[in-house]
Amino acid sequence: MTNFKMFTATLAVLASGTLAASACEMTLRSSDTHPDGYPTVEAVKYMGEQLSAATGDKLCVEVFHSAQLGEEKDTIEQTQFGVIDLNRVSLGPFNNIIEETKIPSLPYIFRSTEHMHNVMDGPVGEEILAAFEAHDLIGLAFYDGGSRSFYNSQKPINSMDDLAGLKFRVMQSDLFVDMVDALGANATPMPYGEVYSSIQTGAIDGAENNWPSFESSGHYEVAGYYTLDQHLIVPEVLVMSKLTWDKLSADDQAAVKAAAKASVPVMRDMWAAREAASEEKVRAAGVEIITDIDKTPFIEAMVPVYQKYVTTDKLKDLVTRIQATE
Ligand code: GTR
Repeated sequence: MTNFKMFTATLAVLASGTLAASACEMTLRSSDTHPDGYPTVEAVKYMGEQLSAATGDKLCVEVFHSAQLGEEKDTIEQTQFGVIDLNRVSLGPFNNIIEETKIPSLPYIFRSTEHMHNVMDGPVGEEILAAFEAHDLIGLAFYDGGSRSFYNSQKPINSMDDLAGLKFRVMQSDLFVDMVDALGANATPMPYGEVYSSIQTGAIDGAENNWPSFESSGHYEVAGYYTLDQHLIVPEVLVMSKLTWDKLSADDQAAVKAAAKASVPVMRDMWAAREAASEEKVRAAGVEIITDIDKTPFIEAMVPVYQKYVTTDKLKDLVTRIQATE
């Protein structure tokens, strides 16, 4: 689609959706690739309720879930242009645009979800949120994205050697292409919405994601082997278009930030519950889950990836500070 056609399509969806929330002075339209009920979608709805309450119904949020406004890479662009007001996206699709976002997207940079929380809730997280502004976006809050692991339709992956020759979809980020290459497999960047049919038709052998996405996308129906190598713990982010932000009063801007921050602990609880429920569903469907995997060779294989992407003093400093965080 050309940008013009894409924007026109988005505007048509947005126009059809605004009636429901027309009591508000300003309805902020928010995009999410996930279906209704998914923790990220529910977190932004919660954020909207907080915001409406704080502003006496002046500001409302309407969430367009299920990629109604498009795939992540396109919706990011539309948020930069102010066609979409709010967007909940993985940090991955920002990697090629905002260099700071590459650091928390590095494979095995976080030792655990708790480590990720400690980093993203602190000064490093604030610095990364601040980096969005130079790209016409306002970073509001980070959400959980679990840990991502490989799944495929061909065979159980018990070691790095088993990855050789397999073709995996990755998010549209050069970093993830290099990550998969360094592991000895082949990478194809593609939008999330194309993954199911691409596995089904054999265009790719698999992809990588967390439990809730593996389950809610239905990918587990076409990829029967899931290996918990947990190569990525990529935070997700809620951003606002700077064009929309600039239209708000200082008080309303503060209310937006506060509502976004308030949604974080709520999201984390919903995430933990959904992870467990998704795992149960996937296991019940008979997917073979490989948990006993030595991650050391995977971690060692990432040295050239770090060398390629952690290039400036600023980025090196971010890595050092993340590694030094408890
Ligand atoms: C999910 C993430 C989405 C999207 C998707 C993907 O885990 O929540 O924002 O990035 O992965 O792989 O494209």
